[in-house]
Amino acid sequence: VSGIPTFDVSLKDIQVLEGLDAVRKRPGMYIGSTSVDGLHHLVYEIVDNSIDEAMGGHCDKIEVILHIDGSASVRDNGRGIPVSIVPKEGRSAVEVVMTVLHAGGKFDDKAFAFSGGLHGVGASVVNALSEWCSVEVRRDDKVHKQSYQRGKPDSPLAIIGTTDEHGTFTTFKPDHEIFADTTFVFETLTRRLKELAFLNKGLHIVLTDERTDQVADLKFDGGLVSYCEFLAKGKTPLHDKPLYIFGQTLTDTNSILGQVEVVLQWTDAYNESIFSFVNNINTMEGGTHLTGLKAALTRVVNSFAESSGMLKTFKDGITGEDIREGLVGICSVRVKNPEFQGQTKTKLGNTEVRTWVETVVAEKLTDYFNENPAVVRRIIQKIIDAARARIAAKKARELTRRKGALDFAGLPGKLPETFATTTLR
Ligand code: 0RA
Repeated sequence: VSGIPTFDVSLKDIQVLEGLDAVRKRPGMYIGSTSVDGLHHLVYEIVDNSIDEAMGGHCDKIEVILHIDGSASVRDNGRGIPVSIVPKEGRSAVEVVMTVLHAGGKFDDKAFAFSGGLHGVGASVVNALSEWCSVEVRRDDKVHKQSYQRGKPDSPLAIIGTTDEHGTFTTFKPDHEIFADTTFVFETLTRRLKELAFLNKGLHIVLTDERTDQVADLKFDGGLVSYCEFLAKGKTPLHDKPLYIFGQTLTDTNSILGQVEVVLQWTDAYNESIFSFVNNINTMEGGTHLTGLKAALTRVVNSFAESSGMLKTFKDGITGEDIREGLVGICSVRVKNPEFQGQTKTKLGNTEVRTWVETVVAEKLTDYFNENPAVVRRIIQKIIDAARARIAAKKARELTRRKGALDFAGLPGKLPETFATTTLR
């Protein structure tokens, strides 16, 4: 393609790793499965790239479109995937991103790139598992386009027009040779995209289903606070607004090492509902970020409960579970090198995150409690009620068991004989 520079410093780190034939041979290795979950994962992989662009502050809108022919599109208004020729490769960066495994995240400054995607493998995997795919990049006043069949380019990246817009527009049709069912489910995609809209405050995500004319227009300027209010709907709050906590750690060159966002709302409910996320991924199995949050809660609440004098009439002690009864909360962290563990790889393992989250939350929670003494008393009263109920339930359980044991132990002989004797009499 003419007029395109042959060198771009932001691309110097691109690495060549593996061909896409490996992906088609063992798709489950890259997207988890080839069930409907895997199918929807294709959309999430493409959306994740746009989310990274949004987290870097380069993009504020992502559109997802489900087409009548079974294909799906993702459009963002970011900078656009670089189109310049990668020196070592002799082809455009777009082509490298779309055809080389793991190429997606190997360049750019990465200052904000807390790449999501549980499998983190990017657009090339989606391309490999699609009957056909096309990418349009708008940048440098031009529209650039390339299309692919089962991961193989039809031709080099071409300029197909001029534009004053910028962004990336990817369309793909999942391959029926790979997926038994290639029908996208609007509600499934809406659920995840809504979660992403909550987790990324102010980001506008629109899902349009051209098959049914349904639209989900998702934008939450309150971010996690909106998410918390959504989760607490129908419960009676013990304090007016959810408590919002933000903390971040920068390197000596001011790039972001980690970010933590926590929102907490105590309610009069009896269940605990705390959700945790790492780099926009729902950590269903929890991990060090959640442990840190819980440790801070237990420590700070215990300290305030102690000094409130409210425990004078209640000597049995409160537990972490008592403290979290009726609590609606979300803990979202962004870390550079997340280590996912557990059965479903949804448990954060990084040990340094625990103390970091605990410190940030403990400090902000202490400030909030100091500024809101009336709220603190209401929360502590609720916690004492929870502890009383817990102890009463335990006593009732023990009593039932002891009575049961006495009934048998109090009677002579073995149980069946006793019954027989009783019956005969
Ligand atoms: C690396 C560098 C630059 C943009 C992107 C990645 C990018 C990738 C995707 C994937 C989907 N949407 C995207 N938007 C942007 C830009 C580097 C520069 O312009 O200086």
